[in-house]
Amino acid sequence: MTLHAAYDPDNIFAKILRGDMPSLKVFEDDVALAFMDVFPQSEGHTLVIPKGIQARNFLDIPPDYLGSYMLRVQRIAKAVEWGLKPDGLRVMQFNGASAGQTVFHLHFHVIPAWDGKELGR
Ligand code: DGP
Repeated sequence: MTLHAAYDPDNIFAKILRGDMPSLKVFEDDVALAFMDVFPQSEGHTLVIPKGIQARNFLDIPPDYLGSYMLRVQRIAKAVEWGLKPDGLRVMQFNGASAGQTVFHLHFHVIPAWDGKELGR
């Protein structure tokens, strides 16, 4: 499957954005929505998705949107760090099924890590 396939407006995260599927939201503004991952790799595993653009992956982000979206990703990472005081933090995302992507609406994972605790994935 090519990285440049068409965006499917019925993917799970699009449904969450439309309010057609429930989610545990922790942040929302006009640029991004952050919510808890339903299969958390650790306590506090949060997903940050863009609003208002149809992006399957990182390559699809319009340059003029990139900065504002990345600011939200960092804001969530800081909030998770402040709230949960982890020893480490993974901020990551996957592009394409071959790279491990399973939901094809762009998202960043923010995954806290603690010394001596294994991550789930
Ligand atoms: P990725 O492999 O990067 O595409 O990760 C997709 C993540 O989305 C995975 O960690 C599980 C999560 N996920 C899948 N379906 C749902 C859902 O319906 N709700 C929520 N909150 N998370 C979901």
